[in-house]
Order: sequence, then structure tokens, then C-alpha cells
Amino acid sequence: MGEKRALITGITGQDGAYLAQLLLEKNYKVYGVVRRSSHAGVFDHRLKWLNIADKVTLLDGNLIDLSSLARIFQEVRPDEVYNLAAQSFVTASWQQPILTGEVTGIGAVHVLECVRTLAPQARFYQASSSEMFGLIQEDVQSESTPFYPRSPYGVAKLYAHWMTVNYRESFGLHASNGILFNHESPLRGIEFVTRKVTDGVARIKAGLATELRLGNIDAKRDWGHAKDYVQAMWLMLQQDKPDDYVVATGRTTTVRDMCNIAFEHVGLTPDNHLVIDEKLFRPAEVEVLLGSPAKAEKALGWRAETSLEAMICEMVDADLARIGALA
Ligand code: NDP
Ligand code: GDR
Repeated sequence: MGEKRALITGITGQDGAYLAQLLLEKNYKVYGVVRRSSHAGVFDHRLKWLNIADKVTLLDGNLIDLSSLARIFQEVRPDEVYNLAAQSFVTASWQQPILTGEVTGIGAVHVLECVRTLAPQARFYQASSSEMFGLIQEDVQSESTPFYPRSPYGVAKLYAHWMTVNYRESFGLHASNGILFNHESPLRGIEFVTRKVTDGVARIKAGLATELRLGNIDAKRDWGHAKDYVQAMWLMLQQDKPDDYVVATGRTTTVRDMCNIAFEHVGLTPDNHLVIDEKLFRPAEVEVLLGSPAKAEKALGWRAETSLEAMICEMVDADLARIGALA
């Protein structure tokens, strides 16, 4: 058999970039869907950061345009399809609930339809989310915990999740959901809280800023490293049978304590810098998330390798280096 062909939607995002890197290391031919923008040359900055921009094939398409995806499927004839594209920022999902539904929810069905009709032998991965648990029903969330999403994003992801299950059961597709808890890295978007904190702390340390404004710092999250989590995505598609898996570290930490780790790393404290801004609180909050990775550990042999401390320090150092490069 020749080299395997993988198609990644959302290849320009945090996870897409790390997954592309992993698949290239495994000798896949990697294709990615990119949406056209007027910011030509900027959209693939994460692929450039990982030095893989010239090793992947990027094809123009959009998750809300089924015809663009069909054309890409016909050209690529993928063996594995990873649907990572989404409007992925929870706060924005209240401001753009319909777009979020179209991209994050219906967009996944466009990809599933392409698999069903054009590549039925391909294996499919759906980027499901711990946001689907929302208002928690059980202290530790596993594959059997009931869902209760708390944002338009969570609702859209839940629709895509169940459509993936439905296509598996209706059409026998090799379709799996990875229910991933929060995962971060130096490539994380600046609007998400870990990167907002590490960038803010680096700026304060460099004397470019004095305050860091945050919302609900009592919220707790189970944070892992994106580089570890893309391994789990790949492992799911290597199994004989498709299934759904929680991917998490099994440890939860408040935003406040995560913030302390970042300040401490540069020899500062949040005192005099951290400002709580009511405008940054969400209309409905997911207060606590804590996942059980037991099934993924047993069935996939997967394990989270990176501690929260190591990851936050890596992110602060990367942001300090970015600022140094700018200065
Ligand atoms: P990012 O926000 O970093 O990346 C999202 C990707 O989707 C980008 O490549 C973006 O393209 C693309 N995209 C957005 N809209 C469209 C569209 N209409 N058509 C085509 N592509 C589009 O997300 P992450 O890498 O962090 O996450 C990957 C996936 O995993 C997402 O589906 C997210 O919801 C999900 N997830 C993430 C978790 C996390 O903690 N990171 C946890 C659980 C699930 P562009 O570069 O042009 O914006
Ligand atoms: P989340 O991540 O909503 O869990 O979704 P985010 O980092 O945005 O928020 C985590 C928690 O921090 C609190 N918070 C703030 N968040 C942001 N962004 N900015 C702030 O200033 C701030 N202050 C406090 C939030 O209220 C929240 O409780 C991420 C995304 O990657 C989703 O796509 C993914 O599905 C889930 O993780 C799992």
C-alpha cells in the first residue's frame, strides 16, 4: 500500500498544525482545507512556526460550502479525515450563534456527507468537546456522562457529535468522536484564557503592559497540551472499530491558579496586575470540568504527558520570545 492520505479541516488552527506535523512524521501525505481571506500569507502562520508550511497541500474550501468540500474530496481521495474546523471560541458563539451553528454544527455534516458519498472507506474523526458536558451532571466526566451544553458553541458541537454517532450507526462509517477537554500550547489563539494570560504576563514582564483583565477566575478547567492530544486523535482512527473517547488529564485547576503559575514563572505575582472585568463574564458559564481519561488510556494506550506547570511555562517563554523578537 502507498502512503496514506489524510485530509484535515481546520489545518491552520492550533490542533490542525500539530496534527499535520504528527501525520507528516508518520509519512502521511497531508492535505488541508483553508478558507480564503484577504490576509494572504498570514493564515498559515502556525504551519510556518512548525516549519511544515511547504510540506502540506492546502486546498481552498469552506465548511459551509458543501460543493467546495466535495471538490476537495474528489481531488484528495482521503484515507483519513479529521474534522477540526469550527467557530471554536465559546464567547463568540453568543455573538454569532447562527454562524456557529452553520460551521460547528452543520459544517460537520457536510464533511460526513462527503465521507458517506465520496469516501465511504475513509476513517473520520470529529472534534467533539467537553463543552458538551456544560452544567455538570457528574463530578468526573466520562463517555457515559449526560450532556447539558451551556453555550451556542456547546449546542452546535453536541449536534455534530450525535450526527457522527448517527452516521456510524446508519451507514457503518468508521466515524469516531474525540471528546477533548481544553488543550493549549504556544500556538493557542490569543483569545483563549491560557494564552491571554501567558501573553499578558510576558508583556507585563517586558514593561509593555501593567494590567491583565480577566473574567471568571474561579472557573476550573482540565488543561492538557495540544501536542499530546493530537496523538489521541490519530490513535482513534487506527482502531479496528470506531468509538467515542474522552481525552483529558484527570486534574482540574482554577483560572486563578493557572494565572499564578504564569506570574510565578517570571518572578512576579498577580497583585497590582490582575483586574477582574465583569464584561468578560459569560451569559452562562461552565464552572468546572474534570475528565476521566480511563477509557482512552486503556483502549488506545494514550496518556497525557505534559503537566500544566510545564505547559504554562513553555507558553510564557514562547510569548517572551515573540515580544523580544518584536522589540
Ligand atoms: P482553532 O480555533 O485554533 O482552529 C479552528 C480552525 O477552523 C481554523 O483553522 C479555522 O480557520 C477553521 N475554520 C473556522 N471556520 C471555518 C470555515 N467556515 N471553513 C473552514 N475552516 C474554518 O481551534 P483548535 O485548533 O483549538 O481546535 C480544533 C477543533 O477542536 C475545533 O473544532 C474546536 O472546536 C475543537 N476543540 C478544541 C479544544 C481545545 O481546547 N483546543 C477542546 C475540544 C474541542 P482560520 O485559520 O481561517 O480561522
Ligand atoms: P473554553 O476556553 O471556553 O473552556 O473553551 P477559554 O480559554 O476561552 O475559557 C476557559 C475559562 O476561563 C474563563 N475566563 C476567561 N476566558 C477567556 N477566554 N478570556 C478571559 O478573559 C477569561 N477570564 C476567565 C472562562 O469564563 C472559562 O470558564 C475552549 C475552546 O477551545 C473550545 O473550542 C473547546 O471546545 C473547549 O475549550 C473545551
